[in-house]
Amino acid sequence: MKKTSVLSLLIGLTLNGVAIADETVPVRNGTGEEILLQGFHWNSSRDAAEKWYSVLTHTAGQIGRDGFTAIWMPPPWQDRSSWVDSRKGTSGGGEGYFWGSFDKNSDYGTDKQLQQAAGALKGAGVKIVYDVVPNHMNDSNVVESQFPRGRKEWRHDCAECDEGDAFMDGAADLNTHNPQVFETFKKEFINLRDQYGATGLRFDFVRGYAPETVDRWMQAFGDQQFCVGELWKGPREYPDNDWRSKAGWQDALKDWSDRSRCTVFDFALKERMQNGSIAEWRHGLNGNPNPAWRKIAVTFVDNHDTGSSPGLYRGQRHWPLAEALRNQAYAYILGTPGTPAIYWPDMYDWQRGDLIRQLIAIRKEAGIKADSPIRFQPQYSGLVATTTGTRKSLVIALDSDLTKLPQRLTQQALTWDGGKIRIWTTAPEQPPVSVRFTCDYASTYPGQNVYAAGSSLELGAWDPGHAIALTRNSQENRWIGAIDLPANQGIEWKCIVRSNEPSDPVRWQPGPNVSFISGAVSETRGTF
Ligand code: 7SA
Ligand code: CA
Repeated sequence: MKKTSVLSLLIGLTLNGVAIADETVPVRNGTGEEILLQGFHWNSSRDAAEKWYSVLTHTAGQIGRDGFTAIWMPPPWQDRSSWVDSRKGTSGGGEGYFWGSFDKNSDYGTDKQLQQAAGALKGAGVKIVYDVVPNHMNDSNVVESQFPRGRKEWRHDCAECDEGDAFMDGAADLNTHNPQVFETFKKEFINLRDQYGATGLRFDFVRGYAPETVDRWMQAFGDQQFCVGELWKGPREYPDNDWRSKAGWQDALKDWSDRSRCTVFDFALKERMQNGSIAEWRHGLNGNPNPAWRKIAVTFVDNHDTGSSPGLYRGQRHWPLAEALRNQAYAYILGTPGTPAIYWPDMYDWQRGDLIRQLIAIRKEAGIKADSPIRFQPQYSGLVATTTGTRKSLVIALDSDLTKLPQRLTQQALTWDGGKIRIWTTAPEQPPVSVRFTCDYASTYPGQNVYAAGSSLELGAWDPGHAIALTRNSQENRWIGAIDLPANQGIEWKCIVRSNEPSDPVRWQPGPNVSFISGAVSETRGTF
């Protein structure tokens, strides 16, 4: 039996409906160091001044120089729809998501202009990732030869044949599991690869069909090519009897990625950016302690659905991030693991380009990858984290009270918005080791606690206010705690006693600092 068929057998295996992740087949995240530009916004197909594809042709060089390695193109299929959404008071059509045929002459430009744009972008070293919409199509003027009626190729011919959710009332859904439907899209994806320069695909509305179907399409399109799925579905949208209704945003995303072997837009991070404090941005998929979870994340601040767009109605604005957080959000996604995706208007319409350009350069110089390690310092306010690339470590501080710096943080790479955004670069850290800290014979009054204060960032850089609290061990007045430190670093530290009262004097362990090399020892002890 061929190796791959054994693999596909393995991948097909599931345990009580949850796929057994087969880590041997890598997730399709390109080189693992991609920087994606969303190459359109909601009104790009309506730009009367100049056709969008020709805008892309003459911006291609700039896009390459700005450091983007890939561009997410709008759906290339002809969309002649026109609709009014009276409930939301908006209207539209032509954006490609209600397409009628694979004809490339669309509101974004002609077939020829698309070829020119694809050529210019490839020439600028930018990979082309087309947005594709296999879940549904405009059912009013369907070309009979494409998806004939009455052969269970449409959801309403056979509702139980649909492998996922319906788009709206399901009148326009196709049954992607149907062999003819599967083949039709497979041929078109290969056509996009061979005639229109596609080296990757963005799968729209993946809640509407099976991830395994996406994996089969990718095996035909190019098993190592980049793919990303748009799974925008919160836990509350799953039926009560579906395990995902009781899991987190990250869990459903990881399950979909395991079954499709594609990356996913990090809606777990988006949800935290929308509803959590900056400190809670660490709970995105890209901040997960497990690199297998970080590497599947395509992080973003906003896209053509969630954000504003220049022009008609200012776009859709389903879930826009507040203006005051946008710069910090771009610093976060470009300074942390995952594959960052930058929204076109933030780069080229709304004068955020200078910041983003610098952030991309810092990321690339450090060699940050999708699965790079990241460690957070929750003892500071805002968000402080260290991401380690192949060439450098980046320390980022967003809206943080980090002021006393450890000696090694001398290279400040960026400060922005009056210090709300600060980034330092240092030599790449070794993977962290856990060291057990013990403080003995500390006497404390009610309200006081014992802390480890020391030279490195993890120990508060000698700032008592950001030292690490230890836990009282019931017997013989001992305080202990395990702290992760980068290996092979010379560390100096002391036990301190303090309360949270600023007026209350800090009591320091007497005598010389305790010093050790992290990793050479796995425990260290101070005494009063
Ligand atoms: O509300 C935002 C969030 O708030 C948070 O607090 C919540 C979140 O859960 C919550 O925690 O997010 C919710 O809302 C999102 C936005 O609706 C949902 C998300 O699941 C939900 O959790 O996201 C869904 O909608 C997005 C727009 C989709 C997501 O995949 C999907 O999950 N994005 C992609 C999909 C499409 C469709 O291909 C595109 O939609 C997006 O650009 C793309 O990125 O005969 C057919 C027919 C009939 O069936 C209809 O009854 C009839 O009305 C036609 C007519 N439908 C028209 C629609 O009414 C009209 O709105 C259709 C032809 O055109 C329009 O549809 C547009 C759509 O509005 C637009 O966003 C579509 C097609 O042109 O193109 C775009
Ligand atoms: Ca469907």
